[in-house]
Amino acid sequence: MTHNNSDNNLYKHLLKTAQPKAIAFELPDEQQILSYHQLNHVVDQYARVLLQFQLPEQSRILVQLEKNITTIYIYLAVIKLGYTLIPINPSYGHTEIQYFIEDAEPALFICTDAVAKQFNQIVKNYNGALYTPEQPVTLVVDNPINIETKSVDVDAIAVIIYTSGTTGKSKGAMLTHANFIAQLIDLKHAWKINEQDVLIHALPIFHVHGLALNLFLGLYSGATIKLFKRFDCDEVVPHFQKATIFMGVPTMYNRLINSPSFNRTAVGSIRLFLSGSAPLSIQTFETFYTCTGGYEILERYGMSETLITLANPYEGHRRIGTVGIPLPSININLIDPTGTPINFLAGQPSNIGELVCKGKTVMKGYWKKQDISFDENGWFKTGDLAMWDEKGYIKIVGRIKEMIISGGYKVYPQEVEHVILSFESHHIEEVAVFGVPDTDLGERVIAALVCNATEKPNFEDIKCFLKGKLAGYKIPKHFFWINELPKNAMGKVQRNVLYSSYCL
Ligand code: MCA
Ligand code: AMP
Repeated sequence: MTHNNSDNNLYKHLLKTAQPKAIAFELPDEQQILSYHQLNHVVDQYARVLLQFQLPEQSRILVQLEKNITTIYIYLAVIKLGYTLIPINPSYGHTEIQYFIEDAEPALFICTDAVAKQFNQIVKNYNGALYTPEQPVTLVVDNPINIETKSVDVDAIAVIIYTSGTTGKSKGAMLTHANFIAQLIDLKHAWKINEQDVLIHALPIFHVHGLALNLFLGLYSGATIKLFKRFDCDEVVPHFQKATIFMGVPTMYNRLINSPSFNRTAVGSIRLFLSGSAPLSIQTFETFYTCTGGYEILERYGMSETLITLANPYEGHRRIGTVGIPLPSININLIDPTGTPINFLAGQPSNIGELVCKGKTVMKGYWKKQDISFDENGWFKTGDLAMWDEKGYIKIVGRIKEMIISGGYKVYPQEVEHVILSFESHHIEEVAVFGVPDTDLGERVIAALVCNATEKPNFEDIKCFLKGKLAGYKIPKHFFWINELPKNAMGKVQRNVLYSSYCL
């Protein structure tokens, strides 16, 4: 059932709690503050710019911009106008941009000047418009324009997040206005976020973590967001003195505990440290607890396709090494390889199964792709392996999907292998990309290469070749030669064998 109404629009929800004069953003780099009232007006000015393109309703708008307040205005203007926002990583290279344009077929691509200048060399067959917000729109406070929030259907797509998905190439997870609204209601309540809160924002804004949680949840709660371009311990930690919530990936916590000045005093007024996007090791949790004099990081779990689904309790007992229990809008199940549910039995840890979920925050589906990740009963299959612990909390214990998690970013081996093989193809015969443990990043990307020629290419040349084509985090940190790749009877590369021999 659809219901067309501007109250369905996520933007309305984002701005409904705050007092107009309350501070929406603090921008430490620019030493500026911005009230909710000003935020709405600048968003309207960007909305007016977008309207000049006269795009059809519900157009997809691909945005590849650096993290800053202007990018946030643009994101919000897109949503306010009922278009679909597709935010992508500004460090994506040519190969990646070409893919997103082809797959998303946006009506408008908003990018930096640098990308726009090379656009015709990078992208073939694009019929949409191009916009570069070189000159930030100046704030007109005296004579503001008001742009109506667009009415949308309950299940209209607000955002498409490209994610490695559970199999194959990057896919666009279609997230509806209703998905986000359900998530915001759950999390505001779970973590008791309100107008008094000040959130540190040091995450990228093109992923669910930095977008739906750190940004949308902050605004929806009427709180203040201290916006940083990136995470740098020395820059961010002093702001803990006047902030209440920090959201980070485990790598950020590793860096905090390794920073000599990080201690109980440095925690300042933070009341809640949240972690997600990658497994938080027990060691990181315990070291953080010790060096802060008793702060327990609250670990939660989610996916681009489902938003956040499980979390340790805010007030109850946080169980170390687990990702907690389902949020109110979500049902979860564990299933064995035959599809049979693995039930929780009080007092004993369960067998391991694939985590599946269903509920209000689960995406509508993948853009243009068959919904291969849903089973016949509509459960979304996460590709993560999990078990119930003896108290009924979920422990993530591994992955079925071949995905590496490096500093919270996801790397799909096949994508990197494909680009490596396009390097002077007569030189590199085979390649296998895999992840190995890393104390800072959790996992780091490694490549094993086969080349039988006597003169082998130089690893630095391969790295340079990859640099313009792939985002930096996907580029292997280490390469090595191997005579042949280990394969199973089906001819499939055994990454686990490579992993074991590399880690010995
Ligand atoms: C940067 N580099 C990396 C990574 N990040 N290499 C491997 N893994 C990484 N994660 C490389 C750059 O390409 C560059 O290489 C060099 O490191 C320095 O770059 P810089 O930007 O200075 O890196 P950094 O500041 O040290 O970044 C580390 C970081 C960052 C802060 C941990 O990776 C980060 O913000 N990660 C968060 C990812 C995230 O938000 N994931 C959420 C998705 P070179 O010098 O060679 O060019 S998951 C999600 O949304 C779900 C729903 C969930 O559950 O949350
Ligand atoms: P993404 O594809 O970027 O949305 O990332 C989703 C994936 O991140 C999940 O399928 C998990 O593999 C991983 N993930 C997120 N949170 C956690 C967590 N707390 N512990 C372990 N893995 C996590």
